[in-house]
Amino acid sequence: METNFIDYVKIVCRSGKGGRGSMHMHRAKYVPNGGPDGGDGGRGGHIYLRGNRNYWTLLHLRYERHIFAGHGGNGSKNGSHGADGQDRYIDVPCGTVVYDAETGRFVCDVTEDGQIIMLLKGGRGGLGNKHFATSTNQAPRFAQPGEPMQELTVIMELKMLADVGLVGFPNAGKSTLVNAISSAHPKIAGYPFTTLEPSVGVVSYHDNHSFVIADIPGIIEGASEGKGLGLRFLRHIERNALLLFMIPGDTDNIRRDYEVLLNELTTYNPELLEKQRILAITKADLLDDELIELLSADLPTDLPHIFISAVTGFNIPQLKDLLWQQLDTADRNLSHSSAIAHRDKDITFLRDEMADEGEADDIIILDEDQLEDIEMLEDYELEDLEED
Ligand SMILES: Nc1nc2c(ncn2[C@@H]2O[C@H](COP(=O)(O)OP(=O)(O)OP(=O)(O)O)[C@@H](O)[C@H]2O)c(=O)[nH]1
Ligand SMILES: [Mg+2]
Repeated sequence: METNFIDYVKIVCRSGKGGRGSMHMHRAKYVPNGGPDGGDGGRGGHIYLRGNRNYWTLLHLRYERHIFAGHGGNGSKNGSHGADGQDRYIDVPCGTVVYDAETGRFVCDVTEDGQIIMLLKGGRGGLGNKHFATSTNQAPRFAQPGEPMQELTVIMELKMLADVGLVGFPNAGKSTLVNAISSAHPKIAGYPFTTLEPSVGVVSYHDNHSFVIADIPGIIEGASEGKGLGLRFLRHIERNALLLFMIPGDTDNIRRDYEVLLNELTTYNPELLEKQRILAITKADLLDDELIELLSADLPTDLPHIFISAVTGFNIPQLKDLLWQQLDTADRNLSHSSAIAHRDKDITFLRDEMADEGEADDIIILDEDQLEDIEMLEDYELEDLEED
Protein backbone atom coordinates (compact mmCIF):
# COMPACT_ATOMS: atom_id res chain seq x y z
CA MET A 1 0.00 0.00 0.00
CA GLU A 2 1.37 3.42 -0.92
CA THR A 3 1.23 5.81 1.96
CA ASN A 4 2.88 9.03 2.93
CA PHE A 5 2.87 8.03 6.53
CA ILE A 6 6.34 6.58 6.97
CA ASP A 7 7.17 5.78 10.57
CA TYR A 8 10.00 3.37 9.93
CA VAL A 9 13.24 3.62 7.96
CA LYS A 10 16.57 1.86 7.82
CA ILE A 11 19.70 3.81 6.90
CA VAL A 12 23.40 3.00 6.68
CA CYS A 13 25.26 5.87 8.37
CA ARG A 14 28.96 6.49 8.19
CA SER A 15 31.10 9.22 9.67
CA GLY A 16 34.19 10.44 7.86
CA LYS A 17 37.66 9.11 8.54
CA GLY A 18 40.34 11.44 9.79
CA GLY A 19 42.89 12.68 7.29
CA ARG A 20 46.41 11.40 7.79
CA GLY A 21 49.18 13.53 9.10
CA SER A 22 51.88 14.41 6.62
CA MET A 23 55.40 13.11 6.71
CA HIS A 24 57.31 15.85 4.98
CA MET A 25 60.73 17.42 5.30
CA HIS A 26 61.09 21.11 4.77
CA ARG A 27 63.16 21.80 1.72
CA ALA A 28 64.29 25.15 0.43
CA LYS A 29 67.29 26.68 -1.21
CA TYR A 30 70.06 27.32 1.29
CA VAL A 31 68.25 25.33 4.01
CA PRO A 32 69.90 21.95 3.77
CA ASN A 33 68.17 20.27 6.72
CA GLY A 34 64.91 22.04 7.10
CA GLY A 35 63.41 19.55 9.48
CA PRO A 36 59.95 18.01 9.51
CA ASP A 37 57.07 20.25 8.42
CA GLY A 38 54.27 17.75 7.77
CA GLY A 39 50.86 19.16 8.79
CA ASP A 40 48.02 17.38 10.56
CA GLY A 41 45.11 15.64 8.93
CA GLY A 42 41.61 17.17 9.21
CA ARG A 43 38.95 15.43 11.25
CA GLY A 44 36.32 13.28 9.57
CA GLY A 45 32.74 14.61 9.40
CA HIS A 46 30.31 13.70 12.17
CA ILE A 47 26.80 12.39 11.68
CA TYR A 48 24.23 14.23 13.74
CA LEU A 49 20.51 13.77 14.36
CA ARG A 50 18.45 16.92 14.72
CA GLY A 51 14.86 17.17 15.97
CA ASN A 52 12.80 19.23 13.56
CA ARG A 53 9.16 20.02 14.26
CA ASN A 54 8.47 20.71 10.59
CA TYR A 55 8.60 16.99 9.94
CA TRP A 56 5.73 14.76 11.01
CA THR A 57 6.91 11.51 9.49
CA LEU A 58 10.11 9.89 8.25
CA LEU A 59 8.92 10.14 4.64
CA HIS A 60 11.78 12.44 3.62
CA LEU A 61 14.24 9.70 4.60
CA ARG A 62 12.44 6.90 2.84
CA TYR A 63 14.86 6.76 -0.09
CA GLU A 64 17.98 7.77 1.84
CA ARG A 65 19.62 4.39 2.07
CA HIS A 66 23.06 5.78 2.88
CA ILE A 67 24.16 8.90 4.70
CA PHE A 68 27.92 9.42 4.67
CA ALA A 69 29.84 12.32 6.16
CA GLY A 70 32.94 13.65 4.40
CA HIS A 71 36.46 12.40 5.08
CA GLY A 72 39.10 14.66 6.57
CA GLY A 73 41.73 15.93 4.17
CA ASN A 74 45.33 14.83 4.58
CA GLY A 75 47.92 17.14 6.07
CA SER A 76 50.62 18.37 3.76
CA LYS A 77 53.91 20.23 3.61
CA ASN A 78 54.63 23.55 5.25
CA GLY A 79 52.61 22.45 8.27
CA SER A 80 49.46 22.74 6.28
CA HIS A 81 46.39 21.28 8.03
CA GLY A 82 44.00 19.03 6.10
CA ALA A 83 40.42 20.27 5.70
CA ASP A 84 37.79 18.87 8.08
CA GLY A 85 35.29 16.49 6.52
CA GLN A 86 31.77 17.75 6.01
CA ASP A 87 29.31 16.97 8.84
CA ARG A 88 25.89 15.60 8.00
CA TYR A 89 22.70 16.46 9.87
CA ILE A 90 19.75 14.10 9.67
CA ASP A 91 16.54 15.98 10.40
CA VAL A 92 13.91 13.86 12.11
CA PRO A 93 10.47 14.51 13.60
CA CYS A 94 10.25 14.78 17.37
CA GLY A 95 9.52 11.35 18.76
CA THR A 96 12.04 9.47 16.62
CA VAL A 97 13.72 6.53 18.32
CA VAL A 98 16.91 5.10 16.87
CA TYR A 99 18.07 1.47 17.11
CA ASP A 100 21.11 -0.42 15.92
CA ALA A 101 19.72 -2.48 13.04
CA GLU A 102 22.02 -5.41 13.67
CA THR A 103 21.44 -5.93 17.35
CA GLY A 104 18.22 -4.06 18.03
CA ARG A 105 20.04 -2.07 20.72
CA PHE A 106 18.42 1.25 21.63
CA VAL A 107 20.73 4.04 20.51
CA CYS A 108 18.95 7.32 21.22
CA ASP A 109 15.71 9.22 21.21
CA VAL A 110 15.04 12.62 19.66
CA THR A 111 12.16 14.31 21.45
CA GLU A 112 12.61 18.05 21.03
CA ASP A 113 12.72 20.54 18.22
CA GLY A 114 16.30 21.67 17.69
CA GLN A 115 17.76 18.88 19.81
CA ILE A 116 21.05 17.68 18.34
CA ILE A 117 22.58 14.30 19.03
CA MET A 118 25.87 13.07 17.64
CA LEU A 119 25.19 9.66 16.18
CA LEU A 120 28.65 8.88 14.81
CA LYS A 121 31.85 10.72 15.53
CA GLY A 122 34.21 11.45 12.68
CA GLY A 123 37.75 10.11 13.05
CA ARG A 124 40.35 12.52 14.40
CA GLY A 125 42.99 13.63 11.96
CA GLY A 126 46.49 12.19 12.40
CA LEU A 127 49.36 14.37 13.56
CA GLY A 128 52.00 15.39 11.05
CA ASN A 129 55.65 14.48 11.54
CA LYS A 130 56.55 17.92 12.86
CA HIS A 131 55.01 16.84 16.20
CA PHE A 132 57.37 13.93 16.55
CA ALA A 133 60.75 15.60 16.29
CA THR A 134 62.84 14.92 19.39
CA SER A 135 66.43 15.58 20.30
CA THR A 136 67.40 12.08 19.23
CA ASN A 137 65.20 11.97 16.14
CA GLN A 138 65.12 15.35 14.53
CA ALA A 139 63.81 14.11 11.25
CA PRO A 140 61.03 11.65 12.08
CA ARG A 141 60.06 9.71 9.02
CA PHE A 142 56.59 8.91 10.24
CA ALA A 143 53.30 10.62 10.90
CA GLN A 144 49.98 9.44 12.36
CA PRO A 145 47.25 8.00 10.24
CA GLY A 146 43.81 9.49 10.71
CA GLU A 147 41.33 7.67 12.90
CA PRO A 148 38.98 5.36 11.04
CA MET A 149 35.40 6.19 10.22
CA GLN A 150 32.50 4.60 12.06
CA GLU A 151 29.64 2.87 10.37
CA LEU A 152 26.28 1.94 11.80
CA THR A 153 23.09 0.74 10.20
CA VAL A 154 20.21 2.25 12.09
CA ILE A 155 16.50 1.67 12.28
CA MET A 156 14.55 4.82 12.98
CA GLU A 157 11.04 4.56 14.31
CA LEU A 158 8.64 7.37 14.91
CA LYS A 159 6.73 6.99 18.16
CA MET A 160 4.29 9.81 18.44
CA LEU A 161 4.41 12.07 21.41
CA ALA A 162 0.78 12.27 22.47
CA ASP A 163 -0.83 12.32 25.90
CA VAL A 164 -3.86 10.21 25.08
CA GLY A 165 -3.91 7.26 22.69
CA LEU A 166 -7.15 5.79 21.34
CA VAL A 167 -7.60 2.05 21.36
CA GLY A 168 -10.58 0.39 19.72
CA PHE A 169 -11.94 -1.81 16.98
CA PRO A 170 -12.54 -0.34 13.55
CA ASN A 171 -15.74 1.73 13.40
CA ALA A 172 -15.70 2.42 17.13
CA GLY A 173 -15.93 6.13 16.50
CA LYS A 174 -12.31 7.03 17.26
CA SER A 175 -11.85 9.43 14.37
CA THR A 176 -15.27 10.97 14.99
CA LEU A 177 -14.18 11.84 18.52
CA VAL A 178 -10.85 13.23 17.37
CA ASN A 179 -12.70 15.39 14.85
CA ALA A 180 -15.11 16.59 17.49
CA ILE A 181 -12.61 17.60 20.15
CA SER A 182 -9.27 18.27 18.51
CA SER A 183 -7.53 20.23 15.81
CA ALA A 184 -7.02 17.11 13.68
CA HIS A 185 -9.59 16.02 11.11
CA PRO A 186 -9.09 12.40 10.18
CA LYS A 187 -11.54 10.87 7.74
CA ILE A 188 -14.73 9.31 9.13
CA ALA A 189 -16.78 6.61 7.42
CA GLY A 190 -19.12 3.78 8.26
CA TYR A 191 -16.79 1.03 7.17
CA PRO A 192 -13.88 -0.62 9.00
CA PHE A 193 -10.30 0.57 8.52
CA THR A 194 -11.18 4.06 7.41
CA THR A 195 -8.13 5.23 9.31
CA LEU A 196 -5.00 3.72 7.80
CA GLU A 197 -2.42 5.90 9.44
CA PRO A 198 -2.11 7.57 12.83
CA SER A 199 -2.62 11.26 13.33
CA VAL A 200 -2.37 13.56 16.31
CA GLY A 201 -4.54 16.49 17.29
CA VAL A 202 -4.40 19.09 20.01
CA VAL A 203 -7.40 19.30 22.36
CA SER A 204 -7.87 22.70 23.98
CA TYR A 205 -9.03 22.72 27.54
CA HIS A 206 -10.00 25.47 29.98
CA ASP A 207 -7.51 28.12 31.02
CA ASN A 208 -5.35 27.73 27.94
CA HIS A 209 -4.49 24.20 28.84
CA SER A 210 -4.27 21.61 26.12
CA PHE A 211 -3.33 18.02 25.56
CA VAL A 212 -2.54 15.90 22.56
CA ILE A 213 -4.62 12.97 21.37
CA ALA A 214 -3.53 10.30 18.89
CA ASP A 215 -5.98 8.58 16.53
CA ILE A 216 -4.62 5.23 15.48
CA PRO A 217 -6.03 2.62 13.11
CA GLY A 218 -8.46 0.13 14.63
CA ILE A 219 -7.20 -3.20 15.90
CA ILE A 220 -9.09 -6.48 15.69
CA GLU A 221 -8.95 -9.83 17.41
CA GLY A 222 -5.92 -11.64 16.03
CA ALA A 223 -4.12 -8.41 15.13
CA SER A 224 -1.10 -9.76 16.97
CA GLU A 225 -1.00 -12.54 14.37
CA GLY A 226 -1.16 -9.97 11.60
CA LYS A 227 -4.93 -9.77 11.06
CA GLY A 228 -6.30 -6.45 9.85
CA LEU A 229 -3.53 -3.88 9.91
CA GLY A 230 -1.70 -5.84 12.60
CA LEU A 231 -0.28 -4.20 15.66
CA ARG A 232 2.53 -2.15 14.22
CA PHE A 233 0.68 1.10 14.83
CA LEU A 234 0.64 0.36 18.54
CA ARG A 235 4.15 1.77 18.65
CA HIS A 236 2.42 5.14 18.57
CA ILE A 237 0.70 4.59 21.89
CA GLU A 238 3.86 3.39 23.60
CA ARG A 239 4.55 6.79 25.00
CA ASN A 240 1.03 8.00 25.66
CA ALA A 241 0.41 8.54 29.34
CA LEU A 242 -3.20 7.52 29.04
CA LEU A 243 -5.08 5.03 26.88
CA LEU A 244 -8.70 5.74 25.99
CA PHE A 245 -10.46 2.51 25.08
CA MET A 246 -13.47 3.06 22.82
CA ILE A 247 -16.28 0.53 22.41
CA PRO A 248 -19.63 1.34 20.77
CA GLY A 249 -22.71 1.15 22.99
CA ASP A 250 -24.50 -1.15 20.53
CA THR A 251 -21.83 -3.84 20.90
CA ASP A 252 -23.16 -7.27 21.99
CA ASN A 253 -20.74 -7.76 24.81
CA ILE A 254 -18.74 -4.72 25.86
CA ARG A 255 -16.85 -6.56 28.56
CA ARG A 256 -15.69 -9.24 26.15
CA ASP A 257 -14.56 -6.70 23.54
CA TYR A 258 -12.60 -4.91 26.22
CA GLU A 259 -10.87 -8.18 27.12
CA VAL A 260 -10.00 -8.80 23.47
CA LEU A 261 -8.45 -5.35 23.11
CA LEU A 262 -6.48 -5.78 26.33
CA ASN A 263 -5.29 -9.12 25.15
CA GLU A 264 -3.97 -7.77 21.85
CA LEU A 265 -2.15 -5.01 23.72
CA THR A 266 -0.60 -7.52 26.08
CA THR A 267 0.62 -9.60 23.18
CA TYR A 268 2.25 -6.56 21.63
CA ASN A 269 3.85 -5.37 24.84
CA PRO A 270 2.65 -6.22 28.37
CA GLU A 271 4.12 -2.97 29.68
CA LEU A 272 1.34 -1.09 27.89
CA LEU A 273 -0.97 -2.33 30.61
CA GLU A 274 0.89 -0.27 33.17
CA LYS A 275 -0.60 2.85 31.62
CA GLN A 276 -3.74 4.47 32.96
CA ARG A 277 -6.88 3.52 31.07
CA ILE A 278 -10.35 4.95 30.60
CA LEU A 279 -13.25 3.28 28.83
CA ALA A 280 -15.54 5.35 26.64
CA ILE A 281 -18.79 3.69 25.52
CA THR A 282 -19.37 5.48 22.22
CA LYS A 283 -22.48 6.18 20.14
CA ALA A 284 -24.55 6.64 23.31
CA ASP A 285 -27.12 8.48 21.19
CA LEU A 286 -28.21 5.03 20.04
CA LEU A 287 -29.04 4.06 23.64
CA ASP A 288 -31.83 5.22 25.97
CA ASP A 289 -31.38 5.89 29.67
CA GLU A 290 -32.74 2.53 30.62
CA LEU A 291 -30.28 0.70 28.39
CA ILE A 292 -27.38 2.81 29.66
CA GLU A 293 -28.28 1.81 33.20
CA LEU A 294 -28.52 -1.83 32.24
CA LEU A 295 -25.18 -1.80 30.41
CA SER A 296 -23.48 0.06 33.24
CA ALA A 297 -24.13 -2.84 35.56
CA ASP A 298 -22.00 -5.16 33.49
CA LEU A 299 -18.97 -3.09 32.54
CA PRO A 300 -15.36 -3.93 33.36
CA THR A 301 -14.56 -2.71 36.85
CA ASP A 302 -10.83 -2.13 36.59
CA LEU A 303 -11.10 1.31 34.96
CA PRO A 304 -13.32 4.42 34.97
CA HIS A 305 -15.96 4.55 32.21
CA ILE A 306 -18.10 7.17 30.53
CA PHE A 307 -20.90 7.02 27.96
CA ILE A 308 -20.38 9.53 25.15
CA SER A 309 -21.69 10.55 21.76
CA ALA A 310 -19.34 12.47 19.51
CA VAL A 311 -22.29 13.09 17.16
CA THR A 312 -24.65 14.77 19.64
CA GLY A 313 -21.92 16.01 21.97
CA PHE A 314 -23.37 14.03 24.88
CA ASN A 315 -20.85 13.88 27.78
CA ILE A 316 -18.04 15.26 25.63
CA PRO A 317 -17.10 18.07 28.09
CA GLN A 318 -17.23 15.48 30.88
CA LEU A 319 -14.94 13.21 28.89
CA LYS A 320 -12.45 16.05 28.50
CA ASP A 321 -12.61 16.67 32.24
CA LEU A 322 -12.01 13.03 32.94
CA LEU A 323 -9.07 12.85 30.51
CA TRP A 324 -7.57 15.97 32.02
CA GLN A 325 -7.94 14.69 35.59
CA GLN A 326 -6.40 11.36 34.75
CA LEU A 327 -3.56 12.98 32.83
CA ASP A 328 -2.85 15.04 35.87
CA THR A 329 -2.41 11.98 38.00
CA ALA A 330 -0.77 9.93 35.25
CA ASP A 331 2.92 10.42 34.90
CA ARG A 332 3.01 12.84 31.99
CA ASN A 333 6.70 12.99 32.37
CA LEU A 334 8.28 11.33 29.35
CA SER A 335 10.73 9.41 31.49
CA HIS A 336 8.17 6.84 32.47
CA SER A 337 6.72 6.33 29.03
CA SER A 338 10.19 6.38 27.59
CA ALA A 339 11.14 3.31 29.52
CA ILE A 340 8.90 1.41 27.11
CA ALA A 341 9.87 3.29 23.99
CA HIS A 342 13.54 2.83 24.83
CA ARG A 343 13.51 -0.90 25.25
CA ASP A 344 15.91 -2.60 22.87
CA LYS A 345 14.15 -3.88 19.82
CA ASP A 346 13.59 -7.56 19.38
CA ILE A 347 15.03 -7.99 15.92
CA THR A 348 13.22 -11.20 15.19
CA PHE A 349 10.23 -8.87 14.70
CA LEU A 350 12.37 -6.58 12.67
CA ARG A 351 12.83 -8.99 9.82
CA ASP A 352 9.07 -9.50 9.68
CA GLU A 353 8.46 -5.79 9.60
CA MET A 354 11.00 -5.29 6.90
CA ALA A 355 9.50 -8.10 4.90
CA ASP A 356 6.28 -6.07 5.05
CA GLU A 357 8.13 -3.12 3.69
CA GLY A 358 9.75 -5.28 1.01
CA GLU A 359 13.17 -4.64 2.48
CA ALA A 360 14.11 -7.96 4.02
CA ASP A 361 16.48 -8.79 1.19
CA ASP A 362 18.84 -5.96 1.73
CA ILE A 363 19.71 -6.47 5.35
CA ILE A 364 23.41 -5.73 5.34
CA ILE A 365 25.49 -7.42 7.97
CA LEU A 366 28.60 -5.37 8.58
CA ASP A 367 31.48 -6.42 10.72
CA GLU A 368 32.51 -3.05 12.04
CA ASP A 369 35.66 -4.24 13.76
CA GLN A 370 36.93 -5.86 10.64
CA LEU A 371 36.17 -2.80 8.63
CA GLU A 372 38.06 -0.59 11.04
CA ASP A 373 41.08 -2.88 11.10
CA ILE A 374 41.37 -2.77 7.37
CA GLU A 375 41.18 1.00 7.33
CA MET A 376 43.91 1.29 9.95
CA LEU A 377 46.21 -1.09 8.16
CA GLU A 378 45.93 0.70 4.87
CA ASP A 379 46.75 3.99 6.49
CA TYR A 380 49.76 2.70 8.39
CA GLU A 381 51.31 1.17 5.33
CA LEU A 382 50.86 4.35 3.39
CA GLU A 383 52.60 6.32 6.10
CA ASP A 384 55.58 4.04 6.29
CA LEU A 385 56.24 3.82 2.61
CA GLU A 386 55.62 7.19 1.14
CA GLU A 387 56.88 10.63 1.49
CA ASP A 388 54.62 13.44 0.29
N1 LIG B 1 -24.71 7.32 16.00
C1 LIG B 1 -23.43 7.58 16.12
N2 LIG B 1 -22.58 7.19 15.17
C2 LIG B 1 -21.27 7.46 15.32
C3 LIG B 1 -20.77 8.12 16.47
N3 LIG B 1 -19.44 8.23 16.36
C4 LIG B 1 -19.10 7.67 15.17
N4 LIG B 1 -20.21 7.20 14.55
C5 LIG B 1 -20.25 6.53 13.23
O1 LIG B 1 -19.49 5.35 13.28
C6 LIG B 1 -18.83 5.13 12.04
C7 LIG B 1 -17.36 4.94 12.26
O2 LIG B 1 -16.80 6.13 12.77
P1 LIG B 1 -15.23 6.45 12.71
O3 LIG B 1 -15.01 7.62 13.58
O4 LIG B 1 -14.77 6.51 11.31
O5 LIG B 1 -14.67 5.14 13.40
P2 LIG B 1 -13.14 4.75 13.67
O6 LIG B 1 -13.10 4.14 15.03
O7 LIG B 1 -12.25 5.89 13.42
O8 LIG B 1 -12.95 3.60 12.61
P3 LIG B 1 -11.61 3.12 11.84
O9 LIG B 1 -10.91 4.34 11.36
O10 LIG B 1 -12.12 2.31 10.72
O11 LIG B 1 -10.84 2.33 12.83
C8 LIG B 1 -19.16 6.34 11.18
O12 LIG B 1 -20.20 6.00 10.32
C9 LIG B 1 -19.59 7.38 12.18
O13 LIG B 1 -20.50 8.31 11.63
C10 LIG B 1 -21.71 8.51 17.47
O14 LIG B 1 -21.38 9.10 18.50
N5 LIG B 1 -23.01 8.21 17.24
MG1 LIG C 1 -10.80 6.15 12.09
